[in-house]
Amino acid sequence: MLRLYRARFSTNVERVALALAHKRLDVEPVVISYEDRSPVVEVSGQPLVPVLVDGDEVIADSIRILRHLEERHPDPPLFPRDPARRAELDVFLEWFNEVWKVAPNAIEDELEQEDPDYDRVAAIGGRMRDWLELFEDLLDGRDYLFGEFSAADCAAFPFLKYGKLTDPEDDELFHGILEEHLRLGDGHPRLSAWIDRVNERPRV
Ligand SMILES: N[C@@H](CCC(=O)N[C@@H](CS)C(=O)NCC(=O)O)C(=O)O
Repeated sequence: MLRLYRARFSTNVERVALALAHKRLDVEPVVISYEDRSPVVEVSGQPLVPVLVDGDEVIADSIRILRHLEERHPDPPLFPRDPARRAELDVFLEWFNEVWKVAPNAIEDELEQEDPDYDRVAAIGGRMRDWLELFEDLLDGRDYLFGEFSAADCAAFPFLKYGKLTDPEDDELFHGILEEHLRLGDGHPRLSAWIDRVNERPRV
């Protein structure tokens, strides 16, 4: 049995929840609140969710968990088998985590300052809006970011969904930043349809 440490509204947990459901794997959930991370720290030595326990292996970090699931449960796949296609997906995952995600994180850091620099917030927000065109183009002629449903969709959806999906109970600042700077109008029909399409998929 797999055990998943999770928290409500966690974007990184949703990545794994989409992947597990795609692979038709069941998990025993351990739901934590951010006020008490002791169960997560105890099991993994670090405070962030998601953490997956698979037998005697403990894996923290959503993308590492996706790779672990692919290795242990290759079917149905989340990563292409062809090395060139797989490398393209690896490049996307690294870009999304190390470049794209840095922007909303930087806005959050700025807004938490005593005297936020709103020009900087607007400039970073502008980059986030420009990047929406990339997602729109990735979806030209296909239903998912890299063709078939893949780790790219699992990684990006929980963040990009804030362009059109909101939950009145979700009051996290980071999610509010995503809502504000990703809000989709009529200009991104493919991205908008992709959000609906992925949102219909199951999660564990
Ligand atoms: N690189 C990690 C990041 C994990 C992470 O930041 N998790 C968030 C939830 S989405 C968390 O535990 N946040 C607790 C906090 O920062 O208070 C991953 O991809 O899993």
